Amino acid sequence: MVVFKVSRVQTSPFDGQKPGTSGLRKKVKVFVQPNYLHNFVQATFNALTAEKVRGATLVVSGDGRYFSKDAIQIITKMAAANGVRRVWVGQNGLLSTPAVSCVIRERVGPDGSKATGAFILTASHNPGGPHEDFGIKYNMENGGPAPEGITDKIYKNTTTITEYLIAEDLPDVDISALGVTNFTGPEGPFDVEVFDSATDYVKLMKSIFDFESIRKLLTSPKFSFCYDALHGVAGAYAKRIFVDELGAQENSLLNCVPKEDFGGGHPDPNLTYAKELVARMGLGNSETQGEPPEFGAAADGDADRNMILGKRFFVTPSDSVAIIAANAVEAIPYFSAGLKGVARSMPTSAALDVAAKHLNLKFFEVPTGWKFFGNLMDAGLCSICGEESFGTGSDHIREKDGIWAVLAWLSILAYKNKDKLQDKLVTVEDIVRNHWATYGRHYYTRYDYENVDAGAAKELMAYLVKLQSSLPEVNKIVKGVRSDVSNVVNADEFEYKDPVDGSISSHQGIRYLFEDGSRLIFRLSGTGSEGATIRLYIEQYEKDPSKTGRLSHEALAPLVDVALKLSKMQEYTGRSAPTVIT
Ligand code: VG1
Ligand code: CO
Repeated sequence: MVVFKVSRVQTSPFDGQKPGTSGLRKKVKVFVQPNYLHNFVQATFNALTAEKVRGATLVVSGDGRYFSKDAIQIITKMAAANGVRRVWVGQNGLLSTPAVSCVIRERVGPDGSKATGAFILTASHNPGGPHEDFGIKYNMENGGPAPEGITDKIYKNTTTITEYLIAEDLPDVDISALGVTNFTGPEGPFDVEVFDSATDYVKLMKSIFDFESIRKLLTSPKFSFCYDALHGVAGAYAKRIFVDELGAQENSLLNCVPKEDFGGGHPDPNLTYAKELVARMGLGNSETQGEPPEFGAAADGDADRNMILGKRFFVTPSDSVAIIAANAVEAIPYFSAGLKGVARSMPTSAALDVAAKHLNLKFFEVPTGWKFFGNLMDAGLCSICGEESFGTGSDHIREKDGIWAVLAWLSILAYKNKDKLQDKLVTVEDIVRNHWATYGRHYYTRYDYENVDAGAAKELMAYLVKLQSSLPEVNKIVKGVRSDVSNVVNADEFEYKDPVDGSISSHQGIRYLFEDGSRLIFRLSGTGSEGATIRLYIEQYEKDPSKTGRLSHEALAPLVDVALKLSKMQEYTGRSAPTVIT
């Protein structure tokens, strides 16, 4: 058996190791600098209480992007040196973000051990490869992202760090082969276990959904299906779940081989980046070959996001979470006893609010980022939640879950078509249009201005905050642009008080709220790795069922006009158009 030594290595702080909306994300060339990753990992160990580190079981894996394999070896050696008892690694270092959350909560090791946390190696929807992004975040014992209290401590530690611990002579572990490797250090045994990336997750999904009814749908000649993993880690689950378990055709999987650089693409499931799927579904400008499938979905790099499409039809993520919530009790066995409550992030449309009111459910509005949902779920206050950014999930884990969302939609489709599969299919589009007819429609769009000069972005935000002090001034501008838009009745910066632990998160986005329920929201992204990204969220509520069928961009045109002029977007950023519209 190999006996390793612990070295203390002198180091000094790097600027800018502040975790953002979801961990630390930087260009690979930043992460590969000597000591850069080491500092962040040690700062994290130092921010955790001793019992979460010494003798603990830690999960270390991610979406398989470039630099992950090296990072896994480094973190393993540092874990050994910091007194961790064992490290669990998904085969080839692959675990989707939801699967990590599942493994922390559900997996029991051969000796009865359970994990108390995880390093997730991903920059999620950001591109990968030697010239692109890498990322790392820490998840806690409940399976959710570290709360701000911990990420603040981690950041503080990175600014004062002087040394880190590492077992330099620990040999690299072969993470392609399943099995346990045993080592001995100064304080006793240390093990690395490589396990199958999908087993625990598949088991959890089977306990939530009625796989038999989904299988009936997927194998019916009336139905057709397509799933695009964009070469992210979802590919490691898609074949097992959709093909092996549920009987989908193998050719219904697109880009399902995980790649270190996501095949050179942008692993972000939206209408801009999921080009192949969008074309196959008969959307966009591209020519479609043959009849599009009835259902299509895509995932991001770490498989926590989802995009849901029907034949020639796009489901906005804000509608998706509302529709799942409205149908969950009937269509998904896990929820059959009822929902505890629902929640959305602030910029997500109020479609969920309306459904919650009709269904008499507790409702919460939290800041952007999944870490805020975890407390509500741990306290038994929330069953289903979602974000406008293609994130949907439930209290089965503490991360958003891309494949879960697809299974939720397939369950709803299976339920609506129960006993009727011989007749005309109830489609994705039918389900959405029926939802609008019942609850009204929230027209919604998001404009992203990526890689804007950081100084200019800050100035624009400061200007918008200053403008809020005078609503008459705001309304003068609004009316000057479009007299047919209603009045701004409230404007503020969103602040959240966590109802469970009372912690306060300020400056979570600038809001302009209109008399008719419309909203304009401005935020700076916290997941980029260079410059700044401005996000502009535009929403308008239409209750009249005869007006819910308009084209979204036409319905929203007046508000878009107002938003751009109100914020002086072009003046501040020099951009005449956004980088991405979703
Ligand atoms: C974005 C989204 C946010 C999401 C976050 C992480 O954050 O807006 O809703 O939770 O990404 O998603 P920001 O700060 O850039 O707006 V993932 O799939 O990239 O981990
Ligand atoms: Co993601």
